[in-house]
Amino acid sequence: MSDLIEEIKKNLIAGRVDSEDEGFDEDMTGQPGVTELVKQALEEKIPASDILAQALTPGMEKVGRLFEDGEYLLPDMLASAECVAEATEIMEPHLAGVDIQSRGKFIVATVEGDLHDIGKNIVATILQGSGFEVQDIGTSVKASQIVQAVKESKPRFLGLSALLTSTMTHMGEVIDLLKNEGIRDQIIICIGGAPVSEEFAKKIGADIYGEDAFDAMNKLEKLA
Ligand code: B12
Repeated sequence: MSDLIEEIKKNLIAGRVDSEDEGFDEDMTGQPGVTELVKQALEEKIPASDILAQALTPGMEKVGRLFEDGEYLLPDMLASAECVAEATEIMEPHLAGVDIQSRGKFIVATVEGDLHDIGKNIVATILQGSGFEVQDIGTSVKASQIVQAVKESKPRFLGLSALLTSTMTHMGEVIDLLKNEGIRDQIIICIGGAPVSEEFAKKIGADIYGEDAFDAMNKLEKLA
């Protein structure tokens, strides 16, 4: 793995958005942070998909484990989350599909009560990059609002994200509501997020479970 990829991951874990940030353990002020390193990596022609898969995703997973072990507190996680958000924004044009022809419209939302959006944003970016026409309708979106968006935009695909065991139940609610409206069969529903699984997808009647953005992309591309 390239040194730059390692550096991006290290700085993401340290929550350093740019060179003005100190970092947690040692004062790293003045050294390049995630945004500068990502720009440098892109200039050096490191593919944006590698930055995403080898630095941002595993970096954020590590932050998750540190939080679970009690080593990180909420502000630490937020600092790392901001790094991912800024990096994704810089990388977006580089992830844009070369093939302009759309693979179909994909609406994505994080379900009601859930504010986690890092995973959803990564999925949105990756799918957009592989030619889907992505409409991101945000976080904590009520089932009724999601159904409304489906009625208005008539997408081919609907992606739902949940990171909390207390909010994943809303995914089933969305599917039930779509059935009640008689439009369930018109769309392919793909779910994801740390607490959900293949088994849960089957249970609530979703079509696809995406373990991560690339898994979802591979499965969706077969249908597009
Ligand atoms: C970052 C984070 C936060 C940040 C979120 C910032 C943001 N803008 O998203 C902040 C600090 C705000 C936060 C808040 C909270 N959090 Co939090 N958070 C996390 C953490 C550490 C990482 C999540 C993350 O971004 N992972 C990195 C991304 C890349 O991974 P991902 O989200 O899993 O997404 C990938 C896949 O799951 C999949 N995927 C995701 N969505 C979708 C959708 C589709 C369609 C597809 C196909 C795939 C897919 O693809 C993604 C990319 O590969 C997790 C721990 C963990 N291990 O997951 C806890 C965690 C999810 N949080 C937790 C908790 C408890 C909370 C709070 C309740 C804490 C509190 N006391 O306030 C609040 C809830 C706020 C709310 N109402 O939503 C718990 C949930 C426990 C549970 N079982 O329900 C966890 C598991 C931590 C823990 N062990 O306690 N959190």
